[in-house]
Amino acid sequence: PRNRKEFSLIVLTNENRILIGLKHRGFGKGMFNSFGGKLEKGEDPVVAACRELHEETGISVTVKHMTESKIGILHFTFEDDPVEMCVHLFRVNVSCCGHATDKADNAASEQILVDPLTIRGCDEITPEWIENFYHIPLHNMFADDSIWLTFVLASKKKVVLDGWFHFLAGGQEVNTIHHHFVDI
Ligand code: 6U4
Ligand code: NA
Ligand code: NA
Repeated sequence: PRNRKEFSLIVLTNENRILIGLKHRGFGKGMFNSFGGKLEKGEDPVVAACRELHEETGISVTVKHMTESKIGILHFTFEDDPVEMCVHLFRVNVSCCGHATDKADNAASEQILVDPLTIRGCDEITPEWIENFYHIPLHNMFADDSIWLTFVLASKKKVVLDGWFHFLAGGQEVNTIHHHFVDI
């Protein structure tokens, strides 16, 4: 539909750590968020996820791996804006070379090995590791993250999300219209 904009969003973890980004401009400026952005015209959500993750962190993930990392869709509507946001959601867990907590036996071909020293931001966003899921700055993130991100990180199994959130004017308060989160 005309009034819908599509995005990809990637939750990036390394075991019990999460990499989030402080936004310096654009939507969510001054707040922490996961990585991602708008789909280019005709672009596949998976390809956009790979592109945005690389632009914003320097981390490369193959299209195949990103395809397998899709965990759902979030929809956002706004009291003060007719444009609906449709966000394709991915969860990527990486292994950091040299990081003591990573299990050496997890050497499947699917593993994404990242050298933490190569992680870098861009003019738009500065990535930062949060060492423990309990320390995520939810007070300085979009209000819906408290609902779905905590569910994703708490789950030991693969999850599928379908979330609908409506932001009241001002953008501080969110109403959950509907969500269907399942562990599979
Ligand atoms: P430009 O500057 O045009 O290149 P771009 O990086 O393409 O921007 P941007 O920064 O507007 O797009 O993307 C916003 C990102 O924030 C997308 O990945 C979607 C995500 N996002 C939008 N609303 C969100 C929300 N309520 N909660 C959340 N992520 C949200 O966790
Ligand atoms: Na972005
Ligand atoms: Na972009």
